Amino acid sequence: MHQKYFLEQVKTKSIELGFDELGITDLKNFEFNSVKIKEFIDNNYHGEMYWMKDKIEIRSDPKNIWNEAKSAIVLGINYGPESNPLNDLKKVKRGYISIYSRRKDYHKIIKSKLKVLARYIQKIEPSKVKVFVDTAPLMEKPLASAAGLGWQGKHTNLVSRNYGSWLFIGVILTNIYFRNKKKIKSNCGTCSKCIDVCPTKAIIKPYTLDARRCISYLTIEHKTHIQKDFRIKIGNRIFGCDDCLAVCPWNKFAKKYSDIKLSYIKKLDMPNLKIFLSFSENDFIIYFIGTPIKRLGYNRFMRNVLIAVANSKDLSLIDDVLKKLDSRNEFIRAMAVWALFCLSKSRFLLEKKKRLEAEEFYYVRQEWFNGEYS
Ligand code: B12
Ligand code: SF4
Repeated sequence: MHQKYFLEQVKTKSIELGFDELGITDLKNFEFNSVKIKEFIDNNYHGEMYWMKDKIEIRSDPKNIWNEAKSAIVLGINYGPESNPLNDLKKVKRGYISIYSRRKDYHKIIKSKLKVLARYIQKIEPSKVKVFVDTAPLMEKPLASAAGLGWQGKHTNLVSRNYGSWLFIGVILTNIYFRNKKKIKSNCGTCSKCIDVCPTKAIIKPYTLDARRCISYLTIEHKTHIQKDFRIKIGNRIFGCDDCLAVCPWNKFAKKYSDIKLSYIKKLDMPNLKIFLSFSENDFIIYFIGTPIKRLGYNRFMRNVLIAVANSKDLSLIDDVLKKLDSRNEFIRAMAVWALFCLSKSRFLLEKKKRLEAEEFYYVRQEWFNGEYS
């Protein structure tokens, strides 16, 4: 079938399924990205995301993931928010969950749509296909950029002329060969808003993110202790961060998000920190079932909640924080000590007298013992 006619049909079907953007690319010319992704790993910017390093050879070139693949059909789904999420950062008694995760897990929703589209493609053009969203060792942003969906902005995410920075990416690899569409050049120009706004200065230079400093990484991927400087800058964010996306001037062209199946789960929209502090492990599982937050696990979730509580300066939370000093998990305990310190110095000193000696875990002792606290 002629490429143009084939694509018209696939595009129509993709819109019917709720996709907002579609582009195609061959799998040539990713040498630049291969070099950059290796630099990223060599500099340890991946932090504890060891899965990036382990699969670096496959990840560094889209051809490596499946030897029969010849082209990629790249899809975008808009998830632009109704209002500016930066305003939510002022609501310090509430927990900020990033915009992409205030809804059912996008992986499942997009993957099922991709599978339907892939079957449709096979019906109109006998071929082999494989579908990907996020989790495979495949460079989705460079692919989306090569397919003409937009360009990688200085924050490293894909920016679209139609949807700004708010676009999920899904990929269908196929053994059909498509001629490459012309790649869109970067339209960031002299703008540096995303670099300037980042609270932890994670975008260390244009187009380069040190994930170890990124609040999205710290609250979602980082499994252990979070250092003090970052804790203060994390503010009320308990899962992910949107600052670099939210300031992007290209968002003014973003159309409102439309697909009903990706709609918000209302209870994830700026929930009260007090409710979360009282959560047991079981409450956590029930509350977050079917959302991306569930994969954090209870311990990391509570660690994050306690950091937000520390930043809230809400004294009515002290009693709930005290209960967390008895947690079996050392990272929760450490952040409970920190939260208590931030909320009440006198109560902190009282509890320190009672608890420091019996504490064995290094990071918790540091929180009790840190010279400047005593
Ligand atoms: C690992 C990962 C993360 C890590 C690391 C992020 C990163 N920037 O690498 C962490 C946990 C921090 C993260 C955070 C987020 N993520 Co994430 N993440 C991924 C994942 C799994 C891999 C990304 C990757 O390969 N990184 C390695 C780096 C080296 O690659 P890169 O970012 O493409 O960097 C390239 C550029 O820097 C470029 N480059 C370097 N120098 C120069 C110079 C010039 C001039 C140019 C043009 C390019 C250039 O070369 C590099 C290699 O290609 C992808 C899914 C996937 N399989 O691709 C999702 C993905 C990138 N994440 C996504 C999202 C939504 C987010 C968050 C917005 C979530 C949130 N709200 O908290 C944040 C955004 C933070 C940010 N500014 O990046 C979406 C992005 C959609 C989009 N529109 O781009 C993806 C594509 C998932 C999806 N399927 O939708 N994520
Ligand atoms: S905020 Fe500015 S520099 Fe950053 S991605 Fe958007 S246009 Fe590019």
